[in-house]
Amino acid sequence: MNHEMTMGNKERIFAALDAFKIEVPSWGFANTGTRFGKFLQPAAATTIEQKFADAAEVNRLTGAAPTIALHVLWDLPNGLKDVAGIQGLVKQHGIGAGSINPNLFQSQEYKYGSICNPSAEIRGKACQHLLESVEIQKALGSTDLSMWVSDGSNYPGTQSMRRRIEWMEEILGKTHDALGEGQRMLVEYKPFEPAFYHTDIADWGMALELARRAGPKAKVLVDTGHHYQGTNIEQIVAWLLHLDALGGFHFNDRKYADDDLTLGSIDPYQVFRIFHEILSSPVEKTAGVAFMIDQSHNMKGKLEAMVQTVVTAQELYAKAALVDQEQLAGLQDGCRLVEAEECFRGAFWTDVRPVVKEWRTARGLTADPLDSLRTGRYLEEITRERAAANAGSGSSYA
Ligand code: PSV
Ligand code: MN
Repeated sequence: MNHEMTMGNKERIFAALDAFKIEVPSWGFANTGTRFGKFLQPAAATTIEQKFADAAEVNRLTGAAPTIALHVLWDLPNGLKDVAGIQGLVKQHGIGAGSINPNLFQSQEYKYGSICNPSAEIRGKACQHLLESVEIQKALGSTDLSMWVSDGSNYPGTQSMRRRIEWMEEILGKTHDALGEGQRMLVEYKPFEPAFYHTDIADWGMALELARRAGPKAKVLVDTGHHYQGTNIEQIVAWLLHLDALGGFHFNDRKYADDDLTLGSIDPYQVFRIFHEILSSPVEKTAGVAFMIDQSHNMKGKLEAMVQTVVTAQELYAKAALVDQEQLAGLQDGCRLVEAEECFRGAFWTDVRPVVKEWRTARGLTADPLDSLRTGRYLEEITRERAAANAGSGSSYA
């Protein structure tokens, strides 16, 4: 097992980093909080212009984040009418419009569900929103409609889980059929929150079956924060890849629930194991898999946290690229357990940071993105410019 920085290993890391791209979420730059309140940050973005500018800064520093995920209600509150404005920002900042996220959770009408609501009228309204989101997706040339269905119920017996499946299937099918050539629908699952008894798409099995029934353009989205403690997420990834059903990821880390902590801050080895599943699969299975960040930080500075996340993702991806696939396969087949584990783990323990730095310099990027953010002018300027708009008090829980 050779985890020395040989020329071959360096080349592997360079090739992996050249290919690695990860999408930032617009909501990661805005003031967000917990259900108990928000701690406002002077540099937080309050407009879509500011979110694009922040995303461009993250991409300038890391070279790996060329697109921004948009949440329809938050970023295009007037729907299709806001498309022209977004197109202008795409041009201005050189940042692409990434996944389009419909909002099925904020309207008062969605108290008992959106596309699973017992009211046909409300389901129809939710369906209209999804269809408009597809139109936005088309107008912006975005590949993915990222669907999180927040529906569920809080008390046993209060809703028919079975009928809600049928209602949901119908609308997912309609949405799928509206998609254009080359566009996809990603079905996200989550076992809890905001509902705490049942969630209509609770796990990857449900998401997979719903995606399959919707049609060939529908795939599953794995949000790393949306599992029970101890779930083997990389095994889910292996299965979805095997079935050609993995659409992409929402990356974040967690200790207890859907904590939205910085990727790799709690369990970097898990992220490495997920990346290993991707890197050890045939390229034709992984080519379309979208890497996205889904985090909003209330303690750390928004931009600092986002840069730290992208850098961490690059480092863990570089580590996973160090696994010698051929050697590992031989050791696995021979059931040489400790050697296999050392081959795998050795890559994880290798300090790739000097080579990642070399890659940054070779690609004309700053060698230390976090340091450049801190010492550069951008953060200072936006803090000054935005402080007044962020000076209000955060919304409270009650
Ligand atoms: C829900 O927890 C979720 O993961 C969905 O992807 C939403 O779109 C996103 O978070 C909003 O922060
Ligand atoms: Mn998510």
